[in-house]
Amino acid sequence: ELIDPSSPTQRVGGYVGEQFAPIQHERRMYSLDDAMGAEELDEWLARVKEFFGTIPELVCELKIDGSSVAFTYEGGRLIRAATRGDGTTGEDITVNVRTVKDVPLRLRDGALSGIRDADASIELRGECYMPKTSFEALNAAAEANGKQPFANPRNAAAGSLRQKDPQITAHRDLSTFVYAVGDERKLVAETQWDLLKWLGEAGFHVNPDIALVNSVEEVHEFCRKSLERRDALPYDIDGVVVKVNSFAQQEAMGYTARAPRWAIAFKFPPEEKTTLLRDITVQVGRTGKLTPVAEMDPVLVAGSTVARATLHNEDEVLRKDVRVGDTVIVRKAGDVIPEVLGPVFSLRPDDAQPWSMPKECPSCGSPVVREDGEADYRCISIDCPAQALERLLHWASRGAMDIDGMGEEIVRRLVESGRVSDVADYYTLDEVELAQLQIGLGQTIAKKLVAAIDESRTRPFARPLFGLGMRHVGKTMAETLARAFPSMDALMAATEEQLAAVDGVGPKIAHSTYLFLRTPDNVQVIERLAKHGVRLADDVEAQAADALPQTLEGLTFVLTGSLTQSGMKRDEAGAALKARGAKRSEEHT
Ligand code: 0OW
Repeated sequence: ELIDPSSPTQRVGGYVGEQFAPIQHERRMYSLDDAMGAEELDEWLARVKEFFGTIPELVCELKIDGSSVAFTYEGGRLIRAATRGDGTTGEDITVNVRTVKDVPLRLRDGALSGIRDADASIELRGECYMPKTSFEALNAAAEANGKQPFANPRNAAAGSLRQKDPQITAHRDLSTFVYAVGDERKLVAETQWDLLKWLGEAGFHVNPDIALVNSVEEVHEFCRKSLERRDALPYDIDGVVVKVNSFAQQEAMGYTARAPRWAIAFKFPPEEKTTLLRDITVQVGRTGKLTPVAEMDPVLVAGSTVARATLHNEDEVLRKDVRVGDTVIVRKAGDVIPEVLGPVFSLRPDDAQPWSMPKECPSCGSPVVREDGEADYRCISIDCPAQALERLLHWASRGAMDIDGMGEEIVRRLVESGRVSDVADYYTLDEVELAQLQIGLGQTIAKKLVAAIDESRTRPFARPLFGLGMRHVGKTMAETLARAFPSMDALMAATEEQLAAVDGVGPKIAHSTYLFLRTPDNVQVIERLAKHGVRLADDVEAQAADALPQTLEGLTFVLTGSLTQSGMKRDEAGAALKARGAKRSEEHT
């Protein structure tokens, strides 16, 4: 009974009540309208000047790039802290906020004297932030432990405040700057400037970089100086907040649905830096897409180090005309994604050559294809190591060969063991060898897996056709092709014209299919599939024999709901309809 919840000993742990329970803010927590640059700042200043007939007293504050917090004190003690959330409902982070050292657990004696009876409640607003040095240290530790680092100090602060364990929050070195008081603010001051003074005297951490001005020039001067000092500050700022100083004048201007009319956030332009473009490498994605990547000398941009940036595709590289050896301008769009804006032409080396996409896949050496109308180049080799995992998963998936139990974890281990690199390898596995692969597959699982692989050898031809993952050949297109060419031999013998002549198959799909079936790597995999007993053909005779009268020819069906009365699953019903000549279209949800 002697424990005083406001005692410094009670900062960590304490009553872990409803962590993150929703909290309704008594007064909504507004956000700020942004001025992206000096012109928009001048537009706002002009609106204020027009409203009052002159430029009133304004307060300039740094815009701390942290996470907004509402603090509620009752009887001078911190009883609640909440995130801003959507402005109306936030999350209860009281227990975590109590661990933030510069948040007073109790107001200084006398702070409320003369303005509120002692047990009155007062709500404050502020920004909780993580100093840059703490952010760098936290990310270094995260990377050392193979954990995902935070993108920037703002995310790190928000993430630290939402930790389940307050002990973790306590070690994140968070800090705050308080800048506003709720409804009761008129009781403590008439202006923002005096309010900030009162907050400091009451024991809160108030940012020292503030200015009381009454001219446009002074506002611009404050913004310029703040931008200049940005890198030297121990915390991230993303701009300057300019507020009408007098509370009476603030009320006169009022609010929009989203933000006060009497305040504006002047956002700094994204920070740009220059560095050397050492190389342009090409990454092969899981679906074979080739992406050019800028490899640069590491450079500190907007609080974190940038050494690589995507260049999206060949057109982008040519449009920006960046060349290996260039000094390039880098920035972080939205403060997170590194972006190469372009070269500094005056620094271009004489021997810098225009870049173009390599003609072979850097991962497997197969030819790369850029289809007309497409921005991307793709490697179409079926056994390209970079695409191996994706192709192996697709082949085993439910809509394709439906190999029970062949999920991502097992496929990944098979690839890492080096034993499986393309879909034909599945059909060379036996359970003894699988169990010996030391990839954590016991005898039982190995046995079941081989049985599932065996069971998949005789799927209808449309399934392996879909499973091969040809561009533009999805489940339906595979069925269309399989109906027209009921075996792999027939399909491979077809000319591009014959393919294009099939109802529903256009020249583009005919071309990509024709090309795919003539790529040596693909032919080799298809031959090995056949050699290991995968039936790449439909038994047309058997089909003809049990072909049903095509009574539903020309009709299209959409199946919805669970079809319980029919005793069939949706896929079975779909097959039964198709077997009678019906078309099935995807559900229009
Ligand atoms: N991030 C800041 C900051 C500030 C409030 C008052 C009414 C609406 C905005 O440093 N110095 N002053 C205010 O004033 N807001 C700030 O941050 C806001 C909170 C929510 C969105 C912005 O981050």
